[in-house]
Parts: sequence; C-alpha cells; structure tokens
Amino acid sequence: MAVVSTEMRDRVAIVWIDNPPVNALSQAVRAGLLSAVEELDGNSEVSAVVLACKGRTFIAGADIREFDKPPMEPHLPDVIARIEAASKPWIAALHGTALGGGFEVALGCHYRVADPRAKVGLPEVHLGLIPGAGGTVRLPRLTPVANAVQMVSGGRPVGATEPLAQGIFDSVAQSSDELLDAALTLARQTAGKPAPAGLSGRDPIEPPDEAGWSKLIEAVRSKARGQLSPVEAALAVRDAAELPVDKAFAGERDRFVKLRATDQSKALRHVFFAERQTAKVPAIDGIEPRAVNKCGVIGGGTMGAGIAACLLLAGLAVTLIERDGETVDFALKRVGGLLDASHKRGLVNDAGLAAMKDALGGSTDYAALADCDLVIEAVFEDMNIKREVFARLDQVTRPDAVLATNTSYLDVNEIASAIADPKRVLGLHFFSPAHVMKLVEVIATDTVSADVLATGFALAKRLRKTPVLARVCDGFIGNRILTAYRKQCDYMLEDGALPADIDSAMRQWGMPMGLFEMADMAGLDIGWAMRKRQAATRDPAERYVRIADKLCEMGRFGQKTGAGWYTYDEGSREPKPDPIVEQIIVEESRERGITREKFSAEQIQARILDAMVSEGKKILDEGIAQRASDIDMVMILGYGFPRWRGGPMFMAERFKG
Ligand code: T1G
Repeated sequence: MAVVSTEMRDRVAIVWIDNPPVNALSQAVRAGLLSAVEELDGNSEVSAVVLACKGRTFIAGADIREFDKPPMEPHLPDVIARIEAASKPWIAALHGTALGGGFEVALGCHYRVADPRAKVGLPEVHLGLIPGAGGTVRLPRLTPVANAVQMVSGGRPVGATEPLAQGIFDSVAQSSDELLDAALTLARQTAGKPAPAGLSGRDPIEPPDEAGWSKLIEAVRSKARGQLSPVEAALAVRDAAELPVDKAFAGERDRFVKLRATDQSKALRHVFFAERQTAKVPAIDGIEPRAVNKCGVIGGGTMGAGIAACLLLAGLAVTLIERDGETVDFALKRVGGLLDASHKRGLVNDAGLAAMKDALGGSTDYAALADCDLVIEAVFEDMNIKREVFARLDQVTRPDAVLATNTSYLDVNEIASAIADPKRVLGLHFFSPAHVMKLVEVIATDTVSADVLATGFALAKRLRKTPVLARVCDGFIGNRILTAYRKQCDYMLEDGALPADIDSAMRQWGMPMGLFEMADMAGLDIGWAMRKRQAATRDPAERYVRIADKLCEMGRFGQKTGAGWYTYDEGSREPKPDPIVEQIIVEESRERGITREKFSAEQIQARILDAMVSEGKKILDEGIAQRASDIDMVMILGYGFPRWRGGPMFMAERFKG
C-alpha cells in the first residue's frame, strides 16, 4: 500500500498515511502529502480533508534516521506551509502520539480532533534539537506562550485532556473508535466554507513581558544543566512572540540546522537508538518468555519494597516475604507508601491504587510463594545468606518458576548453584529507587535457559524499564565501571585533589552529583564492607588508597553519621568541605611520598572518562556486555552520565585520536 493514499467519503477526502511502525515523515511521506494537497486543492468535488494515520499512532515525527543524510525535498516546513495555505479545511485526526514533525503537521492543519488517549508533543529537545517545521511559531498562536515554552523546552508529550493542552484541540472524540467519525463530522460542518486563516496568520497568545521572559528562560537554562536545545527552544518561542512571523520561521530553521550539527544532538540521536537496541538479544530471538502474573519478593528493605512497588504498578500480584511479623508489616507499609506517592502524582487512579493494594500480600512463610511464576530475591548482599534463600526457594516454588537475584555485584553463577536446577536462575539488578530508575541489568549465568532469560527481558519491558544484558563478573557493567571511576578519584585525592574539586568538576561536566557527595548519601560503610570482603584476594601490586577506610574507621559514614567525605550541619544534607578530611588526605599523600599537585576541572574530567572507557573496553572484550552502546545506556540510565554526551563509549568513539 502507498505510504500516502486518499479515500473519498461523500465530498470529504481522507488522506491516509501508512508508514509503519510510527508513520515517521520519511521523504516518501512528505512527497505523498505534498502531492495530495496539490491534487485535492484543485478538485472541486472535495469540500474538506481529514488527515489520518493507519496503525498505532499519528505521525510520530520526522524520520530520525534521515538526519545524518543530505536533506531531501520536499522539506517538511514547505509541506506544512502548503497544507496551511490550502483552499479547503484540513482536519487532523490524532491518535497515539503525534510528536515532533507529526504535531507540526497537525499545527499546519486548520483543525485538530483527538482520540481521548492521544498525546501531542515536541520532544525534539530530547534529540538535542528544536522543532524545525514551524512548531515554535505556530504553537504559541494556539495556546498561551508560557504553555508553549513549557511544551517545547520540556519536550513532554501532553494528553488531550490535560490543562496544558488548552486550546490545542478543536474536539476530543468520545472514544478511540469514534475518532474518524468525529473528524468527518467536523469536516462536514466546515465543508463549503473557505479554510480559516492558518495559525501563522494569528497573534501569539498572552506573550510575557521582559521580566516574564527572563524568568521563563532562566528556569529553562538552570534545568538544562549544560544541554543547549531546551534554551534554544525557549529562545525560538520568544522570537515567535516578538518577531514578524517570516523572520520567526527563518530563525527557527537556523537554530534547528545549527543544533542538528552539534555533538550534543549527535549524542542524543545515538542514545535514542541505543536505548531501543538493548532489548535486542540474539540468544532469545523468537523464544517465548514464560507467563508472569504472580511474583514473590524476598526482602522488604529499600530495594525489595521498590521492586514490589514496581511490579504492582505494572499490574502484577506480589507476595512479599520478610523475617517476622513486624518486618512484614513495616515492609507492606513501605510499599503502600510508594503506591500512594504514585497515586498522588496522578500516575495511578483511585481504582488502580485499590487494585494494587489488593494484589499485595505479605508473609514470613516461604510456602506463600508456592504458586508464584517468578520470585525476586532482594536480601542483604551476602553470598551465604543469598544461597540459603535460594535453597529455600528451591523447596517451595514450582519447578517452572523463574528465580531472580537483585544482587548488585555478587556471582550469580554461585547463587544459582545453590538449587537443583540452576537453569531457572538469572540476575535482575534493579537500581535504587527501583520503582523510578529505568535501568535493569539482566544478568545471564552460564547455565540460564533461553526462555528464562527471555522472561527477564519481557518482565523488564512490562515494567517499562530498559533491560541491558550482562554476563557475570564483579559489578557486571555499571558497578564495575563505577569501581574504576571511584579508584581514579581516590588516586587523584592522593595525587593532590580534594573531594570538592572532583565533585564540582563532575557537576560542571553534567553529572547530577559528584562521587564523594554520592558516597556520603549512600553511606561509606557499604563500600567499606565490600573492600574488606575483597582484601584477601586483592592484588598487592595494585595501588590501594586507604583514605576512605580511614574515614570509616573514624565512624564517618556520610550523611547518616553527620560526617563522611564532607561534614553536615544538623538536619542538613548540604555537603561542607571538612578540614579534618583535608588533613587526612594531605597526610596520606605525605606518607606515600607523593608531592601533591593541583588538578584543573578538565584534567579531572579527562582522567575519569578515560577510566570509564578503558573499563568499558575490557567489559566488551570479555563479552560481559553485548555492545558498546549498551554500556552507554547503563551509565546514562543508572549512573547519571549526561544523556547529551552520549555515554563514555560514544565519546571515546567520536573523539578518539
Ligand atoms: N524516526 C525513526 N524511527 C523511529 C522514530 C522516528 N521518529 N520513532 C520511533 N522509531 C522507531 C524506533 O527506533 C523503533 O524501531 C520503532 O520505531 C518503535 O519505536 C521536524 C525534527 C513514537 C513514542 O522524537 O518517542 O520530528 O527498534 O520502540 O515504545 O521538527 O518511538 O523497532 O527498529 O520507541 O511504542 C521527533 C521518537 C523526531 C519521537 C513510540 N519525534 N519516537 O514508542 O516504540 S524529530 C520523536 C518515540 C522531528 C521535526 C523534528 C517513540 C514513540 P525498531 P519504540 P514505542
């Protein structure tokens, strides 16, 4: 079937786009649209036009794969301008997610009718771009300018019934099935009348004054944390509100073309596809995952409760196991609190919240897991404890139940060997807070069966998470790179830097926080326990920095003890450099015979990136990760690596030599 076709319904023409999977605006679609508007404009039998899409969504944007190729005519802005200038009214029938260029096409139409579940948005900022086909000019002429700034610089899709969608839709159909009829009804109502003036002929709505603009743009800039496109998007909307419309269109195109060539946009386009690549695992291609509806979670601590909440939010039933009545009650309350928070944020409606709470049970008796399809262990990070848990699970669970461990670095092969059939064991390493963080490292043991691994990936998708395959090693992908990152920071402390130097360098670089601030927040005792566990097998020839151990020996475990790498005022989480720590560090350098030297932020950033990349290369060479872009996704989704830098392996590839 042609990607663009026309169907007549009495005197109304329906222009259908059919370009799976998301009706992206490929060159063929743009050409088809242009010839359709030319032809229909000249056809006196046609009184109005409905633009609709086959498949699961209205146009979801320009075809991102075309951005690195020479632009091909017809260019989208021209196609949209031609629709806007049509002599007959064009009505966009919106379902699914009308995003980017798709929404811009709808803005070029004279009317917009939405499916009640439809979303519209301009997510170009997530690709390091801004709308390049009139979105920043037409949107502030359809909805108040401040709303347009929020939509364009935030990039979040907006639902048809949200307040932010004010003014965008001319009507919302009663149901998805009635969308086309609603559009045809509007078409018939407008038939015979000349097409109303297009949006570009209208005035911006409620443009802010100078002070209002400074406030709006400053808010965008501080949230962007070094990313260019959100600020450029806000400035483009300002141009739309203040310049003649033709200059605003030209200015938008200039900004778009410039941004498309930036490293940030190339990085963000890499991340877009990398994120969709992680779930492609040849070993499970075509393998049917096992059905999962009833889950068990062992351990109701921070991770266990977060995982339980995550499962419940995805519509699964959960039985949570804890040691005794008191800890069961405490854990159930903690999970209930997480569900309430989701409900408060409007992510869950009243009925959904009630259903989730009904689907949650707790017990001290493992026998309660007898009919579970999958059980996730999230107990203390100790091999013996975990092996005991798995031995008990082996006794009580169905032989076809999948057993997963949430360990963040222990040997999953060793855990699996605690049960009769290790083929049904895998790792599902969630990141805290589990019900928020998108990343799950799916750890494949040497013996895991393909359908069990496929079940892990299917579960991650159902939880709307990004699964990344990892083989077994200490720390898998993320924590292993984090360990290399931490070692480099410890070396730099001995060589002359201070915690605040390193943390501020990494914040400037775009990380949400530095490693020492993060350690104080998580607690230094966790790493200390791990280092003591590894002491016996540590390579004596490897450089070992004792500074963190010295702080732990002083009981300085971070925020929870009021002091760690930094000191904290009573009730405050604000890290303050501590002269005691500086003295310990300087003393350690002296004892090691190291002459301390100053480090620039750039030097700190370079040493850390090098450490990440060299560990990433080892991880690839050892087959722990499938592909370099998977490593990028782990660091971006799990450790706050700035998305607009593309990930350590992307940076190494782009800036090598
Ligand atoms: N271009 C090319 N391929 C795309 C695509 C796009 N815009 N959107 C999705 N795909 C592919 C994706 O790679 C995957 O392929 C498959 O479709 C299913 O996607 C001019 C310049 C629409 C919400 O940023 O947000 O318009 O892996 O797995 O979870 O101003 O896709 O199967 O081979 O994500 O149901 C603006 C990007 C572009 C929207 C659907 N538009 N897409 O989510 O499926 S720039 C966007 C999405 C632009 C204009 C500017 C999501 C989705 P494969 P999926 P999903």
